[in-house]
Amino acid sequence: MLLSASCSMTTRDNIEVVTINNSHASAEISLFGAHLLSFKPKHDNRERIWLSGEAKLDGKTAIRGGVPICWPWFGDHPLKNTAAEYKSLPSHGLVRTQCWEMISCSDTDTGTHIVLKPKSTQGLGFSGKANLSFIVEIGKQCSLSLVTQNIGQDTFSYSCALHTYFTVNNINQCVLSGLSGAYLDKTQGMETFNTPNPYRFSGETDRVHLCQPSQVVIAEDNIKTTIHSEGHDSIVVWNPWQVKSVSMQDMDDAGYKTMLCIETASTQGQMIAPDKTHTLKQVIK
Ligand code: TA6
Repeated sequence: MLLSASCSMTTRDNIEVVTINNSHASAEISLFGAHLLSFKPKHDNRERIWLSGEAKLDGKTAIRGGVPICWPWFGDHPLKNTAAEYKSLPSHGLVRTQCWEMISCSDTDTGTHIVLKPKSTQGLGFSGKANLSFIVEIGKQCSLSLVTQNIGQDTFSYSCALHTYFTVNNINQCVLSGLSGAYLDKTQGMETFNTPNPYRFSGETDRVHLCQPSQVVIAEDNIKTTIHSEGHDSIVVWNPWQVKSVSMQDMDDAGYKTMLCIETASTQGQMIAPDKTHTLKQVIK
């Protein structure tokens, strides 16, 4: 694949990383998992993406941090505990531990445009016939589009998420805005609660908000990270906090203090008819 002038390819540990540097921003994408590792706009030179200092870049283990692509299921496979054959299925689907192929790479006035595709969209746990592509546009903003096309004869249902880890200075200072209504709390057996206002963080947070805001903002004093979403039926908010951070080998013990996952997601079961397409999009500003 011919790289555009704004791109170069490097190897880090055991993964290939595309480094993008244009007049608007710099960024890094691992071909393993089509996993965005960094996005830094040049107007403020502030890194938006959090990557664990303990992340394994061995080309086998899901990378801790960045933007994991969850597809064609989110979280544990829905049948994981009902059938022995599904017990060993990985969380968050089949494609975040695949090596993706770069299909196109071009420079435009608004930035660098890259399209990636996984080697396969087939596997135990998903019976659909799908074309999947991931479109990344690195400009003043970072636009991520996960496009699923049904190329089979039968309608299929799937779920997906752009599981973005955002970097923050201090989670205790963060205020989240843009969410409202009911959320399912994974720390409380998926019981339903109401979105707090103001939305602050003081402990493990693992919530599926059932609203579809076009914009969510992480504010910390005068620093704001704006997250625009399309094609979602929910927004997932996750911070593992201290005990979980210590328990995860690929997470710095104090990593929870400087990260917050805001995930543009379709978690409630997205149906796609033959020949139809669904796009899940997150734009980071
Ligand atoms: O998105 C939140 C979540 O589903 C949490 O429950 C936690 O499991 C997190 O994803 C990380 O999942 P992972 O498989 O990457 O360790």
